[in-house]
Amino acid sequence: MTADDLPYASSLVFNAGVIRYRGEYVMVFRSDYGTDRDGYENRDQRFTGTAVGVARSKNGVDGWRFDPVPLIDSSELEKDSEVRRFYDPRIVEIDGRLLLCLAMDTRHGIRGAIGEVTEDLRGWRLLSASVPDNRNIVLFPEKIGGEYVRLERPMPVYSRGRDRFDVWLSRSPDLVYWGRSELLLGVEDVPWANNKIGPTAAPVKTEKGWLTLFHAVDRDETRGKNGWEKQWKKRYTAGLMLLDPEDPAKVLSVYREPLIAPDTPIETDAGFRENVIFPCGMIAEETGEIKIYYGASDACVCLATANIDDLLSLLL
Ligand code: BMA
Repeated sequence: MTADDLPYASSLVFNAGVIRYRGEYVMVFRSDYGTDRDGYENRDQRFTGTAVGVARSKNGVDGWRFDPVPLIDSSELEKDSEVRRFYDPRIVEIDGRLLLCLAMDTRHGIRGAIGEVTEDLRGWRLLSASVPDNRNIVLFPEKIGGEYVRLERPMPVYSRGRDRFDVWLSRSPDLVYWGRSELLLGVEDVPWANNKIGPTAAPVKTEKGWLTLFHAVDRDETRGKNGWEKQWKKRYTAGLMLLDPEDPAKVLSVYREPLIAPDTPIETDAGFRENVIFPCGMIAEETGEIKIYYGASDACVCLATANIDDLLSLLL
C-alpha cells in the first residue's frame, strides 16, 4: 500500500496495525502529508501533518477499502494544543473493545497513548497516556492473569546514553493506571543491535508462549544519504522472541538473527528513510500462516508471511 492508494492527500503511508474484526481485516496506518521528495530535498519543505487512517479488506492482502477521512488528523488539533500529533498506530480487540496504541508527540515530550475506538472506527477517545519520553506502546491482545499487559519503550537518555533504549513491560487493572514495570529485553541482548530496540506488533498467543516481534536498530557512521534526508545512518530490522505464556515478563528465547532485514529494492532503495522495517501488525491464521504487516522505508506498507511452526522452530 502506498500514498497513491489513498482517497485523501498523503505523501507517505507506513507503520500499520491490523486485526481481524467482524469478518474482515481492519488496518490502521500512519499517513504523513504536506510535501514531496523534491520539496523536502530542494525547497526545505517539511511535512505539514500526520494522520491515522483506516482501511478494510476481506482477505487482509488486497482489495483494501479506505474510510473517506482519517480517524485522527493532526490538522484538526488547535494550533497551540499541547498535543501535536498521533502516529504509529497498533490495534487490538480485548473483550469486545477496540483499543488503539499511539505515539503522541506533545510540547513537553513524546508520550505513549492508549485510546478506545468506536465499533465503526469513525471515532475514538483517549484513555491514558504515559509520562515522556515513551513510545511504541503495544498491548497484548488479551488480559493475562486478570490484568492488561503492555510492552513499551521508555527513552532514558541520561542513564543509558542517547538512543540506547530497551523494551519494558507494565500491567494495569483498567488500561488507565499502569505499573509493576519490568525490563523485558535490553538492547545488549540483541546481538545485531548496536543502537536501540522497541516493541512492534501485538504478540500472538501460541501453545509454546507469546510469539513476539520487536524492532532492532543498528547504526553505522559510514552510512550517508539514504532516502529523502541528508543523512540516515540507521537500519531498522524486525527481531523475534518467545515470552512465557503465563508470565510474559519472562523471555524464553530470542532468535539470534534478524527475522526481517531490508533487502528488496522497496526496502533499501526507495522511500523516505531507507533500510527501515517497522512492523506494527501480526495476525495468526487458522491455517498456521502468520501475517506480518510492516512499514518499509517509512514510505509504504508491506505484508510478509511465514508458517507459525517455522517461526517457533527458530526459538525452541
Ligand atoms: C522511529 C519512529 C518510526 C519510524 C522509525 C524510522 O523512531 O519514528 O515511526 O518508522 O523511527 O524512521
